[in-house]
Amino acid sequence: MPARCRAEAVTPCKSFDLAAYLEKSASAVNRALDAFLPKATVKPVTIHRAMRYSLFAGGKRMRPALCLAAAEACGGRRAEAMPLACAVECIHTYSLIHDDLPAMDNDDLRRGKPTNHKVFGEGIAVLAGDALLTQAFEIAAQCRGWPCYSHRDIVLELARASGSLQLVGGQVADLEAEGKSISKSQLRYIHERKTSALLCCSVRLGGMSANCTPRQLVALTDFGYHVGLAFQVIDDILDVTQTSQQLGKTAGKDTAVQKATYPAIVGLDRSRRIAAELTQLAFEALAPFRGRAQALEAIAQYVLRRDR
Ligand code: GRG
Repeated sequence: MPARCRAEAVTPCKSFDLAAYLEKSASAVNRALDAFLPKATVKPVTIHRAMRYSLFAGGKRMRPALCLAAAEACGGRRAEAMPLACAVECIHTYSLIHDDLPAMDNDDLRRGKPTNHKVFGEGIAVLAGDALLTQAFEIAAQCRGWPCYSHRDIVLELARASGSLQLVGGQVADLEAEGKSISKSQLRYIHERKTSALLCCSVRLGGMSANCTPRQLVALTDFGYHVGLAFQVIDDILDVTQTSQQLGKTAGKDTAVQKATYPAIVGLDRSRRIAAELTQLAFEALAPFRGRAQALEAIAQYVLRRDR
């Protein structure tokens, strides 16, 4: 199918109110995170304040929303998926805190606020990231466990997505590619790891919390992989088309540090077509759900059309 038709084929159920869905899911996730994390008054207060500062700074909560939506698509209950949704958000926030450090991207702005190390200093920011990563596993361990998916499966899933073969590995490849000219397949390698792995893990964990069938897990993996790649292509596009105020983080940073991105390698128009094609593949992956994955469809469309 030509790229244009593929883009037009992205038409999920129009009656689904995604804004209301995302708001409800973000509120529920925020309440759960607040309950899971040590209060800001617990000693040593600096670390708990620093963890909470970045966690509640106003992220879009896309990974938890994907986790909860995947659980629902498989007939599961939101409450059972919640510890896993919170765990992925803790890992995501840790990665952002560390990514912003002077030793990495050296950024001043994140989620519309000064970055963690700007407020608390570098040492505390490193520790806040470390503590959030550890907190993720503490929270995930509090899930119920399911007949087909034990606590061991859940821990393995989270550890593999965030370790040196995926999230951390992607960040290493990204750092090493700065200032170099790389191929599209090398860029895909980076995106699969630094972005798609955790998004895919979020979707898979949602399915696992609903004790999903092996066929459903394969479909969710396919969906999460493609949505994750589309998410990063759009992120690259937004970096050159939006302002820092719109993004809540420094815009134009990729160009400034000569980061390899889709717009830099194939241009903006081709990047938009690639994102639409990836979203279409994500949609197609949901076929086995026969219309019962409306929230996942709507989130995929939002990922493609988002402006921040
Ligand atoms: C330091 C181990 C380590 C890893 C860092 C996540 C990451 C790897 C780096 C952040 C830079 C970046 C652009 C990563 C790709 C993932 C991504 C697009 C993050 C931003 O996610 P959003 O837009 O952020 O969901 P919010 O703030 O809305 O949660």
